Amino acid sequence: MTWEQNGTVIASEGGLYEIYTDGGERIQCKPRGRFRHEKKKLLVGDRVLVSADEAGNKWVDEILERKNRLLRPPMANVTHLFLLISTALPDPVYENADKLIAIAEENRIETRIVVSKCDLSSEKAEEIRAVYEKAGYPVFLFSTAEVGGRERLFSYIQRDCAGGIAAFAGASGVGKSTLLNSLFPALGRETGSVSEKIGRGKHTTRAVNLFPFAQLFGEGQGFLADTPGFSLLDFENFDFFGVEALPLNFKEFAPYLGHCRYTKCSHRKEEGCAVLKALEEGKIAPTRHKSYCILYDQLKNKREWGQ
Ligand SMILES: Nc1nc2c(ncn2[C@@H]2O[C@H](COP(=O)(O)OP(=O)(O)O)[C@@H](O)[C@H]2O)c(=O)[nH]1
Ligand SMILES: [Mg+2]
Ligand SMILES: [Zn+2]
Repeated sequence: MTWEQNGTVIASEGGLYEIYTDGGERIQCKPRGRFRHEKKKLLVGDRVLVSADEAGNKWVDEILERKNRLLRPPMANVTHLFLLISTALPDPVYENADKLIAIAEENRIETRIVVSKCDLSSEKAEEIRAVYEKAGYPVFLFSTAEVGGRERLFSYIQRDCAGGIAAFAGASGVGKSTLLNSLFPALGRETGSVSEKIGRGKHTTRAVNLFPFAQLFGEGQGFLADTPGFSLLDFENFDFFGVEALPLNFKEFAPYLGHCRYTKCSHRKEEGCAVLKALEEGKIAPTRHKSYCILYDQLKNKREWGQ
């Protein structure tokens, strides 16, 4: 062995992996043959140990412990999720946003909300902002019509996500590609209306790539995940936590859990429920509680019908 280094998998293609070493070098590696026998599959985002042999071949020797793992898109170790919710076109669907946030919480991913297309409705923008600030999430307002939002996000990502992996998510058409192009013009993403995309075949998915902060910001540690064409954290992961974990994944419920009259309180309609009391007192946003009830039913039904 001539050298050994730690790095991060930033792309994969045809059994070959591109690793960005902690020293800031890009190298192409193959996984050791034993990975196949052990049924271990490398994921973009994986932290790995790589080495070069005397013949100059570069190998991934080990996958370091994963913080989390997402099914679709397949990737590991996402630390920050920027969830876009547009004021209109499409209108916000709170239960979908809250489902994604709950999945992120379960996977120990920090969520930040970006209210997009603020130029279309400032009232809606304030409504969305109020809901998520009350829940304790940082909220950013963005519109292509105003440059300040771009500047604030740019420096926030560089600082907030240092050393991690940031990803953008949101429904089709909310403006993910537009925002990312505005932040990082070099990425050159395709944007367009939903109907245009359907015309082009919007179901074609592309592999995930990570862009090092050094490339995006000129300095710093960390990565931005490029997940075009589909929303991050496909809902499949949702099946993996049971209904008992749901209240824990609505983080603003935390101060009230354990204070209900009944230990098995579902926080939907029980007498003496501390969560419902907080809702009545305006400490929890009604849309968040409504999403909770919808998700509760979905998870409960799944359970009862047996997998
Ligand atoms: N009015 C307005 N339209 C926007 C804004 N951002 C994006 N759009 C438009 O919304 C459409 C969808 O944007 P796109 O970035 O492709 O959405 P994606 O599917 O989330 O990647 C495009 O026609 C954009 O021009 C914005 O801030 N304001
Ligand atoms: Mg897009
Ligand atoms: Zn309760």
